[in-house]
Amino acid sequence: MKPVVGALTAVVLGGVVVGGTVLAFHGAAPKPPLMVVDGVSSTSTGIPGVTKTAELKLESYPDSSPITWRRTNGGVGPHPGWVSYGPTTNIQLPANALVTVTITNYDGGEPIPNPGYLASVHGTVGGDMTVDGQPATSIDPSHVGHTFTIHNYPSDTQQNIFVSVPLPAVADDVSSNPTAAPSASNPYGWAPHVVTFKFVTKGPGEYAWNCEFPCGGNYAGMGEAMSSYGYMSGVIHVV
Ligand SMILES: [Cu+2]
Repeated sequence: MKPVVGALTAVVLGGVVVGGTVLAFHGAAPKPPLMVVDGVSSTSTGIPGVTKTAELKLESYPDSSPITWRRTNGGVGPHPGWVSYGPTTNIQLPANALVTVTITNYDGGEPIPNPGYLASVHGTVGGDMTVDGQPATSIDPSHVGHTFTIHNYPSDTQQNIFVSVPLPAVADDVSSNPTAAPSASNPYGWAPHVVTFKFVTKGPGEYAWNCEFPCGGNYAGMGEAMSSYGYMSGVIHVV
């Protein structure tokens, strides 16, 4: 199956122009299954107008082998070597909700372009995150695995959400010395980094999200996994 390569463009993140991807919804690529995250009514979010909470759990991988939906006929999908977010990148969240996000990153990394911006946290509640349980507002820009970045182009029909959080890279000496057999709860057997943060959804809309680290192949790292729906990019449907 041919990869779907989206047109490259640029998005402006807080005044910094970085590479971004335009999602391509070509028929050739299987659409990632929708993960519906239900909201729970809450009277104690402490944020005016925010009456629900929700929990979103994602993982990021150095390859696509843990992504079960992409497997057909016992195989591992068309691009098993491509970096990927899982379990899917097609996500539904409730509107006006305080969302707690947990991202477990198993992948290594390198220095990130635009380190002053993309190695820092933007748009979360409190402006921070936790990394392996410790509060943080940024990470070492020389060891970034991926970013989780939600953005949408300015629109008259939906409110703006912008969130960008860096994920620390797993060190090479950790990933080259797995301490456990791969399992469903840890597909690689080495210790990941776990990032948590909260953000608020607003009204209904469709929000593109992706990794802003050029971690794909071709086009200076912006092709292949970076520009293919379901690997390093996706959609958040706020309903
Ligand atoms: Cu990435």
